[in-house]
Amino acid sequence: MQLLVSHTSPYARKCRVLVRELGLESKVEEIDAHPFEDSEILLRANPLGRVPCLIRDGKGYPESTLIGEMLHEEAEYPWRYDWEDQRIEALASGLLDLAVGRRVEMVRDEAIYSDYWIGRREAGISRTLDVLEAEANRGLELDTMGALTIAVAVSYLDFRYPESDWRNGHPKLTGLHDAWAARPSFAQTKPPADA
Ligand SMILES: N[C@@H](CCC(=O)N[C@@H](CS)C(=O)NCC(=O)O)C(=O)O
Repeated sequence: MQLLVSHTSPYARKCRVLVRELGLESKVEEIDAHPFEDSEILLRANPLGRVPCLIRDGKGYPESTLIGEMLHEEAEYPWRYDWEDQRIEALASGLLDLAVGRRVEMVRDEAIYSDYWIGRREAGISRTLDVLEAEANRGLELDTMGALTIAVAVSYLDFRYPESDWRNGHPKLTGLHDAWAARPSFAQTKPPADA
């Protein structure tokens, strides 16, 4: 299988971490395909023009959550993966969408930059962090898609929205992030500092 990625995409990072955690490195070849270069291999595999995309048996599979499920199947489901975990994963994926959406708005030309949309994204990020903190207080297993997606999302906030000061008031999420950050899979997939 081939995994089309960019090294700054948090969605791709989630899949890259998972490949390493599930011991699938010999089965999944990572290929750099920055979405804004519109490379032939990416557009052929994924008409949406987005990363990540997994190519299996000649077919392209988009969406990090779907790819996560396929990687789990490949590894014969070593992690718990039930509705409750999928609910946390969906919330954390939405947090990522808000953080990426904010970033996209921030880098627009000044003439079309929207304070309204930035404020809306920031309010959603703040609400979702509070809900995930409450969930983490009830206890979240580290080896779950929910916990992994939270760790990737808050690490993306450090990368693209450090002013969010997300650690403030979220000690459980801070602990969850730090535990993930100590793993080689996380260190090996850290976005380049100058990107
Ligand atoms: N929902 C998708 C989001 C993927 C996504 O938006 N990837 C970004 C990179 S962070 C991308 O490829 N953007 C290119 C574009 O939107 O044209 C997933 O979970 O995989």
